[in-house]
Amino acid sequence: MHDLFSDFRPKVEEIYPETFVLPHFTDSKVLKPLVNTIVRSAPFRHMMTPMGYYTNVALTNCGSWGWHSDITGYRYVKQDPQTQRNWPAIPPKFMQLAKNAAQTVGFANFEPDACLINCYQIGSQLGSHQDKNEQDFKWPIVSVSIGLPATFQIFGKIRSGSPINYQLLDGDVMVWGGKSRLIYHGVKKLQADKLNPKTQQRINITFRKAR
Ligand code: MD3
Ligand code: FE
Repeated sequence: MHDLFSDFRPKVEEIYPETFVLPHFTDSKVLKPLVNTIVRSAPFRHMMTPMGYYTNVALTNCGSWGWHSDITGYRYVKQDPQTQRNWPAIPPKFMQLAKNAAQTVGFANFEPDACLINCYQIGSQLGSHQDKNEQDFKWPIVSVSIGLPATFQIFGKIRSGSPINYQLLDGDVMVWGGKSRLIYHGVKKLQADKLNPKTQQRINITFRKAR
C-alpha cells in the first residue's frame, strides 16, 4: 500500500448506479493525526437542527465552507460560529485523496471546498436524508470511513422504504455522483466491534464542492 492510497489499479465496486466503493483505498493511520489536528482548532460539536433537536453525530469541518445547522436552518458558512474564525484549511493529503478517488471513478477536476467530518459513537445513527445544499450537483461527493464498521443505507429516490445495506470499513472510500448524487441515504445505529474492543468510534469525512 502507498502512503495514502493504493494507486495501482484499485478495486472499484459500483453498488448502485454511479455510487462507487473503493474498498481499503486509503490508510486511516495516515489520516487520523490530520483529523486530530483539525479537531484541536475546530472541536467536534452536536448541532441543533431546525426541528429543535441536537444531532447525535458530532461534526466539524475544514475547508473554505463548513456545514452548519441551527434552529434557523441548514447552510454552509465561511466561519465557525463557535469561534468566529475561518475553518481550518483542508490538509494537502486530504485534497490529494479526494481528487484521486474521484478521478479513479471518472470524475475529473474535482476541487472540493468543503470537508465535513462526522464523529459517531456507539449508538449514533444518521437518518435518511439527501445532500442538496451544494450549488452544482454535477460534482460528486467523496466519503472516507475511519474506525468502526458501519452499515450505510441507500434508500434511493424516496426517503423511506427498504434500503440497500452496505458495510463500510476502515479505509474504505465511497464516491457518489451523476444519477446517485441526490439519493436518500443514512447510517444505521453504530455497533461495537467485539473483535476490536479498543475501537470505540467511527469518523467519516465527506468532501464536497459547496460553491
Ligand atoms: C450519497 N454521511 O455527512 S457518507 C453526510 O457515513 C453523510 O457519515 C454519511 O451522509 C456518513 O451527509 C455517509 C457517504 C455519502 C455522502 C453524501 C452523499 C453518501 C451520499 C450524497 C448523496 C448520496
Ligand atoms: Fe449525507
